[in-house]
Amino acid sequence: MTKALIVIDVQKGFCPGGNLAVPGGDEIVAGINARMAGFPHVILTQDWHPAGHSSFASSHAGKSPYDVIDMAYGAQVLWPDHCIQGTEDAAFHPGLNTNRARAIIRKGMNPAIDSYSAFFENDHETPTGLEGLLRTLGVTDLTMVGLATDFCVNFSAVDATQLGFVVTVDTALCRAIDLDGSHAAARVGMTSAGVTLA
Ligand code: VGL
Ligand code: ZN
Repeated sequence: MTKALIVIDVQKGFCPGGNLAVPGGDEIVAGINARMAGFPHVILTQDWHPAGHSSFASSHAGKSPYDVIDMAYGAQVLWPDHCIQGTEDAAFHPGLNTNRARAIIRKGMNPAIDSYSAFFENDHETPTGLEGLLRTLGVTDLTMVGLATDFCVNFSAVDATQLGFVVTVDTALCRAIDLDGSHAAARVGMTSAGVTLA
């Protein structure tokens, strides 16, 4: 059994003051740093969108943030412009210890497809490369923490269990966006997929 800590999207854009601020997003940073010591492998993900990304409401005439539209790959929530490549909003929270990170997986880079999961884009088939990295390292068990519980953590955790990893989400070190009950739905969905919520 080899463990990895997957730290999802602990970026300024998802913390108070950011463009897609998650309530309390900054409260988890110190606890995440403290957890790193228990893992031989630490991997960070970073939401990393080109300007004009198709997940931004501003890219769709007449649409507002949090509207839902149909994309070729299914329903897509439209977001405020956030985490644009190279901007301060996309930077990691300045308190996050990035020194232990073996790799940083960037996602959401395809202008036409959003990517909540650290493993696949929202078409559920275009890989990010994280699965291959983990398998090459011999990793079997994942602990996931970060932002946001109901979107990127949720999709990453469900994909990871479907790929055969043993997955625990440490919910004390996550915070949710919670759109229309999405937090409760994500907890049910993760549990029924076989994710352990700790
Ligand atoms: C996320 C919405 C849009 C997340 C990323 O990190 O949960 N949510 N992009
Ligand atoms: Zn995003």
